[in-house]
Formats: sequence, structure tokens, C-alpha cells
Amino acid sequence: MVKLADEDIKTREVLDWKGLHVFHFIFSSCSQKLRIFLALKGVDYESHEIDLMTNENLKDYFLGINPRGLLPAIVHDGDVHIESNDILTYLESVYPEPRLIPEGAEDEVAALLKHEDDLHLDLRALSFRFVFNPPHDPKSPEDLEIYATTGSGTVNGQKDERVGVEIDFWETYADRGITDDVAQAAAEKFRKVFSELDATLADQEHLLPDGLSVLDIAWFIYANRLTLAGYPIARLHPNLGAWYTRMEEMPEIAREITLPPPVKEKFDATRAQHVADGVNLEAVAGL
Ligand SMILES: N[C@@H](CCC(=O)N[C@@H](CS)C(=O)NCC(=O)O)C(=O)O
Repeated sequence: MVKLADEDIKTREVLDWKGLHVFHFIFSSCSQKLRIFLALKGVDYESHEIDLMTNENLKDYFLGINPRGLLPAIVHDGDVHIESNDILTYLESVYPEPRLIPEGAEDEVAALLKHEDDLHLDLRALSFRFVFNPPHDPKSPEDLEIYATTGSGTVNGQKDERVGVEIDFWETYADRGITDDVAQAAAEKFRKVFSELDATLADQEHLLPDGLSVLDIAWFIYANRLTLAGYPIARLHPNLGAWYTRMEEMPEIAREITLPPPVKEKFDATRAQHVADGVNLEAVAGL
């Protein structure tokens, strides 16, 4: 679990905060996952929105809380926790009801959540190429210099490599955008994992036999983002498509994925334009 050490945290005021504070952004998929989890648990929290569109995550203040500069992050009674899946696992122990990680399935859930996290940059690539309108601005060399040099640069006292991975992503994005090859490789990974999930859902309602769990929340968020990207879930994976429809009707979920106007209209227009130009996800990835 990634609870930061005292020396990792430069924004010292948070060490005195009481209660649960959540740093998040409306369109951040990992933030949506955390907000749905908290809504299902019925847990109130103090909300701190960090605007990823204006690089607020690269300001001293936020890098002083999460040296990785990523959302979400939480402060709970003065402790800082980062990494969305670690945050969910931690909060499950603080707020055990209703259970969203079944007893005895902790290791299996951890392995499957790691699989989900490993695909995060693929999800980001498909989001940037096929969803966002206007496209996400690249980060400038000056922004990336700030990213590399601000905050403690450590997680649990050790030099953290994650910022380097992020900077690589942003440099490649500034240089080449998201190429067809990158989009195809990402779509192929999702097709594989969605086929596996589809097989699991052939004879059960949720991804674990015991009922709704963090796995449903985590994969639903990915499926939602890919739907916005134009991935044909119901056509390629009928059981997953039916599960998706059941999940999106839950009020705790619907609230977090509803796009405010004019964002939905812009995303719809982007997809329609991509289809008209023959550069939509289905065409590019041969789905
Ligand atoms: N492994 C991390 C991934 C977090 C992540 O990449 N978050 C994105 C938003 S979904 C972010 O903060 N991006 C920073 C940016 O866009 O500058 C987690 O699960 O928390």
C-alpha cells in the first residue's frame, strides 16, 4: 500500500488535516473509480479538485502532496495515500461496509487490479486520440522540467521512477501524438482483456461470483472511457455489454459518469467526425 512517508511530503499543512480529503478531477478515470467507491460506501469527504487541463497537478502545492503528480490522492487523518487501487484497498479496511473486496479474495483482487493499472497508459492513449475535444494539450518542456524537479521526488523515502515514465509519455505525445500503431496495440490489449471478462460474465452477474466488487467499478470505468472512444463493447463482447448497461444504471455510478454539457456534445461530435473521416477507433484498430 502506498502510504507516503513524512519525508515524501513537502506540503506540510496536510499532515494536520483531520477526516477524509480527496484530490481528484472530474474527467480523471482513476478519480471516477474512487468517487464511485466512496458513493457506494456512503462515505462523505472533503473534495479538492485539481484541474488536469491547466496542469494544476504540476504546481508546488500538489507535487508537495503527491510527488508523482497523479490523481487521485487522499489525505486521511494526516496520512497521504496515493495510487487509486491502493487507496481503494486502504479505504476498504477503514469503511468495511458494504464489502467491495470479498473476504478471502484479497490476493485475487489485488492481482486483477494490478492488471487494470498496467493498462492505464493504454487507456490514456485511446482517450487522447479518440475522446478529448479539444485534444489534450501536450505538456511543454518547461512543464516537464517542473515535473521532474518539484516535490520530494521520493515515495517512501526512495527515489521514485514513476515521474520518469510519465515524462516519457508526455514527451512522446508532444513529439508524435498518439500514432495508429500505439492506438492499435492499446485496442488489442483491451480486446483481449474484455474477451476474458466477457467469458467470466457468461454465467455470473458480476466479475466476482460473490457480487459487486471493486473489480466491477474499476473495469466499468475503463469500459465507459472506451465506449466514449467508440469501442464497440456490446458488439464484440455481448455479456460485457449487458453488464455495462446494468452497471451504468446504478445511481452512484450514473452520477459520476454523466458528462456536463457541452462536453458530451463535443465528445459525440468528435466521434461523428472521426467516423466521417474514417479515422475512428474501429477503423484504425480494425475492430
Ligand atoms: N496508477 C495511478 C494512475 C493515476 C493517473 O495516471 N492519473 C491520471 C488521471 S486518470 C493523472 O493524474 N494524469 C496526470 C496528467 O494528466 O497530467 C493510479 O491508479 O492512481
